[in-house]
Amino acid sequence: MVTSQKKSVLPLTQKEAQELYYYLLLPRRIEERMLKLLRQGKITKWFSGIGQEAIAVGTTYALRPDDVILPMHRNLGVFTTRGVEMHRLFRQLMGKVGGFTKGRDRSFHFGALEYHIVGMISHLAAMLPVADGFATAFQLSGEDRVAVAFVGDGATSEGDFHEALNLAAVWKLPVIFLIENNGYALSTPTNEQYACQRLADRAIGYGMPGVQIDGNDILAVIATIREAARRARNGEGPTLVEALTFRMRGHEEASGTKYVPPELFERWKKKDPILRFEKFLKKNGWLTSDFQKEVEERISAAIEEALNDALNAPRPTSTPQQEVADVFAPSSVRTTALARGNRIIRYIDAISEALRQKMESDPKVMLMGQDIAEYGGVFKVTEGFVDQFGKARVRNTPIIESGAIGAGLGLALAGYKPVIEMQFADFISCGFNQVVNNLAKTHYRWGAAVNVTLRLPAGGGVSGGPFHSQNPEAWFLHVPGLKIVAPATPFDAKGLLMAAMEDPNPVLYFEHKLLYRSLRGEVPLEAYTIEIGKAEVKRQGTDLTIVTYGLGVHWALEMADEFAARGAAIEVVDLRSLLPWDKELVLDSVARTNKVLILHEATLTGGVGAEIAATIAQEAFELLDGPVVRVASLDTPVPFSEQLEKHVFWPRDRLPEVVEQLLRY
Ligand SMILES: Cc1ncc(C[n+]2csc(CCOP(=O)(O)OP(=O)(O)O)c2C)c(N)n1
Repeated sequence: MVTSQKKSVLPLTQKEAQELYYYLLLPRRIEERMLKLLRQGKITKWFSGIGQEAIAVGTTYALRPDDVILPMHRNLGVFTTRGVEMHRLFRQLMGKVGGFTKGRDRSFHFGALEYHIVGMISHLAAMLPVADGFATAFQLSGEDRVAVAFVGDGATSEGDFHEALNLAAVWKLPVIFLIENNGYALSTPTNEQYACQRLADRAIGYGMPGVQIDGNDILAVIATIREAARRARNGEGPTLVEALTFRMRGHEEASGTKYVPPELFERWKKKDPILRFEKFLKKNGWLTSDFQKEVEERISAAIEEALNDALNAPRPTSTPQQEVADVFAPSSVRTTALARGNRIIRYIDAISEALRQKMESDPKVMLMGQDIAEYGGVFKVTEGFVDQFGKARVRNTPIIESGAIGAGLGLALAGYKPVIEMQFADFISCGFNQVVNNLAKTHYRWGAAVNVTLRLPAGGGVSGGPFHSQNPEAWFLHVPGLKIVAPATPFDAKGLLMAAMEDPNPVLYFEHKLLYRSLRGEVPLEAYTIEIGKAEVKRQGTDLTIVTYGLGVHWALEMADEFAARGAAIEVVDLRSLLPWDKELVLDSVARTNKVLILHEATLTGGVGAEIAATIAQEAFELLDGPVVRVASLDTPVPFSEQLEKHVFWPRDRLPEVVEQLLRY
């Protein structure tokens, strides 16, 4: 049902109304001060929310302090109304010591979990799925809390908006999506942004109520958000609210407003939310000049005090070591099992067992993915899990990669340990932004741990063709903040997955589809972890090191067997972890064999091998008795035909000749 709310009737006592006036005026006065500082060159950028304050202030006022809010770039009023300490806020806005990001990110790009606020990243709409994650956490824990995500009219065109609304409706999540429709997205007017009559109408398509309100009427905002929050707390699911307002200044202060017809400013000036609320107060006799003066003085004193502090605060300094160390949350996960045990199981069973045992021992672990519940996943890794753990913890998602990964971030920030299955590793491309910008950068930016595990069935040899066979690990190797593992044996598969689920950082877990049912190995029954970042010598040798991972380990072991018969001893180093990778062990092996070949199933150019080869060339040049050689798949998409894939694309057939040459070098 879509409704329009034009007039508001909200019972407010004099005390509440006067308190609300303070909240409404505070961000306006701060902004006016910030604009001055901008002109003086004391701050560098400002996205103004002048004229839109009723939405941020009213929404925050309507919620409980423990409800989570995900504001955007014009929502100073969220921070001030929540009572975020002003000294700290100003230090953050000026990039000074004592802000929320150690000078690592700007303006409102930070989370403050102690205030239940999670700030934005630049990529528009990326926080909407994160709100779903918080709401899922509240649903799982049974807390009657609500998540509210702000979004601009322009950002409603982004895919994440649609994925997040759909997921929230299907899962009946306690979340409110709040569109601030301020007429323009940078220079683009709404009629070039969407073709529906009202953005609130989109709610119908998702199966949730939509409400369009006058966003400059703070009482309408409060009434609407209270009702949406009541529904959410009551288990009735999400609401889409479209608050109509106007952007009274340029997109940001440097960009001007030439493209906006001047009469629009005139028209909206009359609808200013502060003027409107002052009228309401006056009508009730609550806006005496003494009171108004007292509020102005109180605000001015608070601003000047905090501002002086921030202006005099030092700029952050750091060291390269400190910056690199802060990319990851510290992990205490170490290798806990060295003996293999004597039980032989398949690679796929080792993965299932890790998930099952962790689900049994840790109620914070939950699974999400396409078809993973009753169906058990397309590879049946989670078969039977719904019966054992229930549908709340083993969740089918709609076909949304970005939405699911973003929700994973929200769950992790709320203390859960989500494990998200991509149906095939190839489809992670649809969730790329959430991985590289949201999961990866959060800890460095504002210090929150992000325990999210992405399970990625990867690799070829199954005639999957160009879109179901890729090894996309190198897409992510370049991204600080991610950990990447790729187990080659059942033992490593279990230990690394258990480590990933324990690690307070995002881990991409590449599991090889061809190995699922073709490979068996010894795996202890009990739970254990393998430290991420540690390689293993899978076979010792003295004449040549093959550094590899995943399916390459098995090709390398075949080479070692084949060449052993000819009297050459090949050492096989299985990286197991690709990010971080075990430089020490690799260099140690090269120091003993003096020859190295790097092998992988993924394509050659810009692959994992390039990074390792460069490091060896730089750090072990004098130990080498031959060139650092890379062998990898052809630089083509993965072909469908078995003959083409295995005998032309794959490097397996070319391998013996290259090994031979290097041994003879
Ligand atoms: C994914 C993405 N694309 C483009 C941009 C550049 N950009 C920043 S703000 C903006 C306009 C946003 O408009 P809207 O969502 O309506 O919010 P408003 O600025 O009007 O509050 C654009 C295009 C971006 N930040 N992220």
